[in-house]
Amino acid sequence: MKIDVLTLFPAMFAGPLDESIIHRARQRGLLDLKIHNLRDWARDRRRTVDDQPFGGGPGMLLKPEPLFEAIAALRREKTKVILLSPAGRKFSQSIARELAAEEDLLLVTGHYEGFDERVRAALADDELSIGDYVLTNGALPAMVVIDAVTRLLPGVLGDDESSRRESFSAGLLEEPQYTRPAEFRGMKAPDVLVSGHHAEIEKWRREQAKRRTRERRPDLLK
Ligand code: 4FV
Repeated sequence: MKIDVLTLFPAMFAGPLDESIIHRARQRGLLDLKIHNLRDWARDRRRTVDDQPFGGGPGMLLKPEPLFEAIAALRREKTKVILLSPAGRKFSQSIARELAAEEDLLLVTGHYEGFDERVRAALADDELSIGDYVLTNGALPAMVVIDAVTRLLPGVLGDDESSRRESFSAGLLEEPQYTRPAEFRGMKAPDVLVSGHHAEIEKWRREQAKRRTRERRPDLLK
């Protein structure tokens, strides 16, 4: 998969995407990730990317020109252009699976009070929000999307089994999990899990996942 990111803060991406699973996916060519500075498409001497909102009001907006030029330069035939903003549809595991099936994503991150509406209307194939709160810019949301999508790419996670049997994969929260020692400070791992009875274990896991989902996220059951 190819992912391009448009941002005013390229340096923010150094670190989180250079470690562990995402780093290995990039090294193995399973993910071709490139970070681009939007300011490189600002043509005036002061490389301006923002301006005041028409009609007044606080803050600044991202101007259309640099974004139109940058997206025109980076977009290819199969590219899906995705804006990150609080006004987008709520990002989820099912959307992550959807995007993992794409070949080519261009993530456009916001800043200031957001985008000139013509960017959204003319260029966006999709718009995603990572949650109902306001961040200083769209860099972290882009990294969240990159992480959640990359780990679903074939071959990225050790055994693809693990991404199949996790929270939200079956629309449920994950059941309680235990590892050695079977007893720790008087707290015992459930006998069924150390019993070796796979049918019993699967039954217990499903029951526990449903119970935890019912208690914590009944909305998921709807
Ligand atoms: C955001 C979110 C988010 C809003 C103003 C950047 C900020 C600034 N993006 N999910 N929540 N963006 O808060 O995606 O433009």
